[in-house]
Amino acid sequence: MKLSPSAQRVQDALQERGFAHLRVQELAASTRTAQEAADAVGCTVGQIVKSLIFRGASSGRPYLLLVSGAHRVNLHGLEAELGEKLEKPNAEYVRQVTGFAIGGVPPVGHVQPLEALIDPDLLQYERIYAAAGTPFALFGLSPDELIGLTGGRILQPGLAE
Ligand code: 5CA
Repeated sequence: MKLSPSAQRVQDALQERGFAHLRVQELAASTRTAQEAADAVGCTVGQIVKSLIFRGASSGRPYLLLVSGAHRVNLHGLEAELGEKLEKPNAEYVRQVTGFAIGGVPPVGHVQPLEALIDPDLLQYERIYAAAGTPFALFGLSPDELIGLTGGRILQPGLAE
């Protein structure tokens, strides 16, 4: 099946990084929220990788937080870890730095390189699922593949819970 242009961009990014075996799937059901994505693939919400963008208040840098669907970011803890205050950007900023609209932001394939930080809770699962460019697209991968694909740093426990 031919992928939509945004989902195809994610498939191309996977290929460019040597992860062509990971396949983007476009589903009939919505994957816009972590719960919807979990229902669509029949996994637990914890196995869904949320790709969240925060902006460093002093540096102006975007950070990509890859967080289990069952978790929220501990903003104060993360600020202490990163050494700067964080802002929750608006949808337009998210699109500007990732190239994708909220609900489909993937962990790879962004318009600029983003520093990725990974929720350690994701490592417990054999298979996890991340957004793939649209609110109807996902791809399945292992936690090790998420680390390899994004070059992400694993967060200390307690920064997403
Ligand atoms: N496709 C699903 C599962 S992977 C997905 O993308 N989920 S998500 O959690 O990664 O993306 C939704 C997130 O976007 C929300 O958790 C929230 O942090 C953010 N968000 C939602 N609405 C807005 C908004 N109006 N402005 C900025 N951020 C938003």
